[in-house]
Amino acid sequence: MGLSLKYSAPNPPFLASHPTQHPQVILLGAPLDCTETFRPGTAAAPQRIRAVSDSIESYSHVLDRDLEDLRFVDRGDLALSELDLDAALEEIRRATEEQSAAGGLVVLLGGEHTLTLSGTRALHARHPDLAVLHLDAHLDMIQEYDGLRVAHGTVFRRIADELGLGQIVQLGVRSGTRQEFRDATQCRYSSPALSLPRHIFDWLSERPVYLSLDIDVLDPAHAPGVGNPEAGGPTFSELLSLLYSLRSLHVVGLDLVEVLPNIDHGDNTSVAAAKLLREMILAFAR
Ligand SMILES: [Mn+2]
Repeated sequence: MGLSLKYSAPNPPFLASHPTQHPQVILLGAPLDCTETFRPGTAAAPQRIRAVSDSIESYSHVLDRDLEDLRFVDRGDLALSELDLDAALEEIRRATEEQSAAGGLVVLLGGEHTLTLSGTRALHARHPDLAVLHLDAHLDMIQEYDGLRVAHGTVFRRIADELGLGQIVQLGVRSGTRQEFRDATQCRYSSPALSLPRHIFDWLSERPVYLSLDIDVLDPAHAPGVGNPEAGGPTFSELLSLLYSLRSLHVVGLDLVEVLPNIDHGDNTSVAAAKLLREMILAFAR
């Protein structure tokens, strides 16, 4: 307790964010890049996504809301580069806890998917009935990877250890081991499709939700700049349609992870991420 958080000033900040009292939405960059298995580089994502966010409008025609009308602040990136994985995860958890204290929506911008464990830890402490909606090409539910219990391929197994498999809903998942797919049947719901059955939507409607969006849930044609591309995914428009359909849910925290700028094509993945962030913020800000 009492340790001060270390942020670097965002330069530039995310589109239309601004210093404000009592923010409705708080963006936190979490450039975590410790356990990538195939190719690293996701630590550069928060700054790249901010840099390209200026290329899109702050107004959403579909939602008829504008980021400029929200109390929306970008706190910059957490200083994680000197920390080992455990210390970095604790720093992200503590920052999420601190920033969510006043009730605003905390948006974590990764970074590798492992950071979701920090976001759900912080918000589960505040909301014991927290549900996690996981959008991803990958189940991320192996027990251990190369001897690591905490890594981006095991993160939903660790979240399940803490919240229970019954609190997890997964959509878009189309890649995993046989054991992962067996384990996923114990989740509240798990499907390669990007749609929710009515009873699962109703269940989510009755509790606070943490939304975790791995950009690789998209087909690689729509998001080429990712560490582990998995063909056979949905289009950008299909993902947006799903997100719009979730608008009535009480989302208390969300993250967008796994953008890999150093192998992106023409910044398409970073720009797509910026647009997804805009739409999620406008959809879920209260
Ligand atoms: Mn993934």
